[in-house]
Amino acid sequence: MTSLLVIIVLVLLAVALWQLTKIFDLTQVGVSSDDSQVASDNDNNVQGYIMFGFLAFIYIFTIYGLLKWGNLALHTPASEHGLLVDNLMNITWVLIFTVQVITQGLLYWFSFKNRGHKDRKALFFADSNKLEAIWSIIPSVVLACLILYGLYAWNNIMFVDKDEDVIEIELYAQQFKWTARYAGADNTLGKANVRLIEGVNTLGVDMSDKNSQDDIVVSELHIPKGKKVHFKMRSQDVLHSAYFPHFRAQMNCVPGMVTEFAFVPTYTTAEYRELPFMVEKVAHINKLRAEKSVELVQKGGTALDPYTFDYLLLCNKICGASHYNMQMKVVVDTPEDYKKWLSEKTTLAQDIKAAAAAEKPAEGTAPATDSAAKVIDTVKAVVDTVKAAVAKVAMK
Ligand SMILES: [Cu+2]
Repeated sequence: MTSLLVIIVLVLLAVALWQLTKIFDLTQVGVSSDDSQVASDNDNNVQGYIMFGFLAFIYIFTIYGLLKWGNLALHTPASEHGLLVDNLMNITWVLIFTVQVITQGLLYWFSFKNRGHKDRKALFFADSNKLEAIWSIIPSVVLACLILYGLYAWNNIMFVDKDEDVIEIELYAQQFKWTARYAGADNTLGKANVRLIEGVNTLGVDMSDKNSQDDIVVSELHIPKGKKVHFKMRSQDVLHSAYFPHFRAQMNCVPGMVTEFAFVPTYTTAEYRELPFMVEKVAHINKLRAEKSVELVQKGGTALDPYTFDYLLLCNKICGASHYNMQMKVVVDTPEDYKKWLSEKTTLAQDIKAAAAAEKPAEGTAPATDSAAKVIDTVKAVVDTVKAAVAKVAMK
């Protein structure tokens, strides 16, 4: 508190001093001809060169950033449409870079070339139709091409033919986890409603719907390589966003509606781990982890586990305190492994049955809680006897 008061006093003193100098300046009007507020040719030259310096800073920092952090960007896409998305992204980058380099260069060059000079006067003109046409038409054409290509890519990615053989999977988002539901043998997801959430039926699947009977609910997503997977997203609480960075896929999960996205994985997890860039990346991460582990062990902590690559499904909407940790492991299997994995899973109907059976005590065996209940009954009986005895004594 004292330091705050000292700061306030110092600020007020500075303001008072500044006001005093202003008053002093006013008393000097007409006495001296101080023109220090007007830029001299020397000032203008200095400003011009500083501008060039800033331009150089922008260019050098951009190049430095690209060299230093360029390798952190996502590499080879792991889905069929990923190449299209990356292509669109690269074209956009090239355009932005070219336009940025030219416009920034011109901006600073003209600022320098036409820097202030006491003999030079600014030219004023209200408008130029030719100039207006040039700077309106060129960006419009470039943007229209970019948007058209984007629309073409988007439609290509989002189109799922009704007759196409796809795997239907539901992704269910909630604060802060993902759950997946497979459509089962009929490849049709049963209906679901948030009001039907109960016990093990955490997704509110409508078990009266015949399509729900073979649905399988899991917490780790397995998908087969080379097969189109059609995801249907739902959210239980707030806006989430299903983001598969390696597959270049992202779609918002909105409470109260079903959104969708489909893609074809092109590398199994094992294959993606073997890609040279990934081998290099993982080796680099593990080198950093090993260095950190030495430090941790010296401080009495435990060493870090080595990192292995896995595809991830992340949430890309800030949906609450633990949003950063809302993720699900995604495994791309060979079609055979995928089939085997799925066949080992129990259906939700079976899970619900098992949960109901576990609730009912099996005949002939006393549940573990019985002994505790017996002890409580005995204690109650003793207390009652004592109470009755005390009452009798009191009556006498
Ligand atoms: Cu989220």
